[in-house]
Amino acid sequence: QTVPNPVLECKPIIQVEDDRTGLSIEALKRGFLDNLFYVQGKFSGIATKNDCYMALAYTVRDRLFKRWVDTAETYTKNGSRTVCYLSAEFLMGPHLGNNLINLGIYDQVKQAIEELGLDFYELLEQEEEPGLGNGGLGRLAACYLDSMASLEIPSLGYGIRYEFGIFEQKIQDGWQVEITDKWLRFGNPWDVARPEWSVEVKLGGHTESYVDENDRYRVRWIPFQVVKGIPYDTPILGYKVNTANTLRLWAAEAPESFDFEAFNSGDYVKAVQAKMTSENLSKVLYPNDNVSQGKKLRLAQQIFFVSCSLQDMIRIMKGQKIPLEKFHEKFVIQLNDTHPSIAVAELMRLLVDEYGMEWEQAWEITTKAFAYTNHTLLPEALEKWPLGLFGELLPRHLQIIYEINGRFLDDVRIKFPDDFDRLKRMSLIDESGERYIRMANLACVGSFAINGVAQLHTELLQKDVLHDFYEMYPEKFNNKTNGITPRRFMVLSNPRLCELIDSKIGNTWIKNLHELRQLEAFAEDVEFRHKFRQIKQAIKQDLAEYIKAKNGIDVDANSLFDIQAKRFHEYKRQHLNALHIITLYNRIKANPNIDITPRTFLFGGKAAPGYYIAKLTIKLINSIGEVVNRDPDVRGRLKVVFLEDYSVKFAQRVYPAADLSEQISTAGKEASGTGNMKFALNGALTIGTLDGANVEIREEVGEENFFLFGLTAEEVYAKKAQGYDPMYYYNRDPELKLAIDRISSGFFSHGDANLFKPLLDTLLHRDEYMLLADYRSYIECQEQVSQAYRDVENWTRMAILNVARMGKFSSDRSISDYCEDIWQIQPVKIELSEYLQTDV
Ligand code: T68
Repeated sequence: QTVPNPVLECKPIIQVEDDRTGLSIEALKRGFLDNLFYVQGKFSGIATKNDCYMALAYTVRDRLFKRWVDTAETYTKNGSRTVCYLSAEFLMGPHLGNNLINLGIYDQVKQAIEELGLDFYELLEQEEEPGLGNGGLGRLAACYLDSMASLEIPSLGYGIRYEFGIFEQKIQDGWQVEITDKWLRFGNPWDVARPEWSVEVKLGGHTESYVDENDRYRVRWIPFQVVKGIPYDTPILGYKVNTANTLRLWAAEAPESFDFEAFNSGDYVKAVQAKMTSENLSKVLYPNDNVSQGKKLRLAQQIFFVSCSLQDMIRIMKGQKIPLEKFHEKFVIQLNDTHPSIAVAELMRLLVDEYGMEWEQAWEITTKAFAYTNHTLLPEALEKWPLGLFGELLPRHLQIIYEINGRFLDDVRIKFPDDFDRLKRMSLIDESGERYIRMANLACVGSFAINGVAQLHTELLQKDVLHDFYEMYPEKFNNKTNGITPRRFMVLSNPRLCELIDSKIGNTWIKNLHELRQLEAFAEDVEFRHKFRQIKQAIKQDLAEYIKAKNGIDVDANSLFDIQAKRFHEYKRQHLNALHIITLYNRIKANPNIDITPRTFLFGGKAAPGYYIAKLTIKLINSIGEVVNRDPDVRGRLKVVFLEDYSVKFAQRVYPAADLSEQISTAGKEASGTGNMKFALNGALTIGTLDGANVEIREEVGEENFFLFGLTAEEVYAKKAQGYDPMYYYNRDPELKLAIDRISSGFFSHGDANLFKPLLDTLLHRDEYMLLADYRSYIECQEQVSQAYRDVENWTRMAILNVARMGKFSSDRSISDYCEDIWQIQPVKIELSEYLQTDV
């Protein structure tokens, strides 16, 4: 008896074609079925949703590999100058939909999948997103990769392939609970391991000096441990161009020779333990945004991916036969905050110790290769490493930093004679108490360009956090206001609005977002406004259904959708938003027949697991929701919903559904913000402070189309200098007092008057972020919002003008500016070669 052989049985429908990557509906269907069969090894009867997703992903991947290979070949042949974007985080979001858009095959693929009887959106939804970032900083890196590819700029993204990305958030009894993010559980169809390009990274141990054969003094590093980095490459397609750049993420492994001694002495378990220690390096993303934790493992992660990446660049140069002296001509390295700034010392080490270059020449090359982007003014986010910890892990780098510092301080002395305080402030070593290495200072000294991420932020950097460096090197400083990619945050996430826009102005705005200005004229067109409104309404309805299914809460799609979606942090002031909700609720309780504009308050975002006050704020919002949502006096006019597990994938549903975007950080604290841009581009109006990029958004959309409130950054500083007392406001504003008292009495916590005490204590006794000072202005501004929303036509007009005037905030504009002012790099066109014909 013969066993049925599925391969043989199916043979009649599996033929080898010349071209296995056709784009016709038939070719796409065939590709999908082939991949289901050959990659997943399933027949359609037992294929799971995930099998189908994988088959589709591979079908799309097959169709972009040619671009990827041809791009790499072109860059290699031309020895093209290349931007290396070094970032500890890349928050890419799902790849499938984006690749379909950028390849320009979205509609064909959708049709092919539907003809196969499958739900296309369900397959898109199936993708487990790589959550390899915390928030804005990681997402910015992802938008920039998209724009670099779309502008045909040769570039490599370098980072870490964390096995566990940002935790998954569950809400239990109103509290955030963290679940590990096993994103690789079902495999990742988008990256390709390149073990042949593995490199080794040294850690720990000690250094020895020696004299080489040319009588030169040299240093040798004898490490305690060596870790292997394996690169995993993901293609990054440009939008409707042939360019496909690479995101190269490093995974840590033990080298083959790991702990020989232990193995030989028969201590198998100890040897395996060493292997585990190595693999820990790329195990997990640190889940903090805007704070530095100072953990040794984090520093190890940083040197790990930085060293791997620099060694990889040197390998590329060797392959292209470019001499190492031209490193800064071949590469420009952008440091995404200080997380990769150890690269300054590591490149010096590689050039001097490993390649025998003289210090002066190595320093010249290094300081022409690096540029540094700062993303924060918060003191707790500035990275500094205890000197002991640093020296234990990186003994050679410590020596190199001392050498850099000695020479640098000589320069400072010459420019500012006898200014000893300045020397102390600018030193790479903080010696005011326990000694620390200051990474921002290292980044400033080692880079030829330093930029902030919004105009106000850059000004404040120059005035405050990096003032000494600004005085030392004014020519290095420049602003690069952040941007967002319209491909993911409009084309992919808001197809209905795109269709309407395309019908009026065509679709070239996707590549040149300034063209949206042409929509200004349609703000006066009744029919256009009507359609615009219908679309917003339909999207809100979709989100309402999603909320009903997930949270079991009925929300009214006719109410004003008031959304704050971002990481939880005191400076972002989600609790100010909460005070507004309580205020409205209190007004209803005092007068149940009060005429108020119905609102749905939506919150989304994660709190760092160790950030107690942020977690308590999540609990507070959920507690308010519990009371408000069921109080019959409210009659459904207010709803409060916490959207669990906010992610890029989820954000794409949320931005298009917003009427009002909450951008309410204390002025001077949010470096830029990018969610603010995503909301406005999708037709939400902003209520916001003069902080970060809000300032520029307001400038662009017009002050009459923006709800402004609160103290300015200058007023915040002035008030603090005068001795700010939050109790002053508490005692003088009865509505504020009542809102706070309702929380402290236990009204929202089943009578537990202690639950929110830590949160209220910070507000009443310190109020670092000046909620109480801004409360009244915020409430009054929200009243204007409520009034404005009732004038349906005018609200729509304002929303359209917001969309029309967001051109500046395309990440294409940001990247063009980086190219011109910092990187000195031009586009390289990719021509696709003919397919190789293989004889079958
Ligand atoms: C954000 N920073 C800024 N940091 O807060 C935001 N920090 O204003 C800005 O728009 C955005 O960067 C892009 O420029 C962050 O997101 C972090 O996530 C982070 C992560 C680790 C350590 C410190």
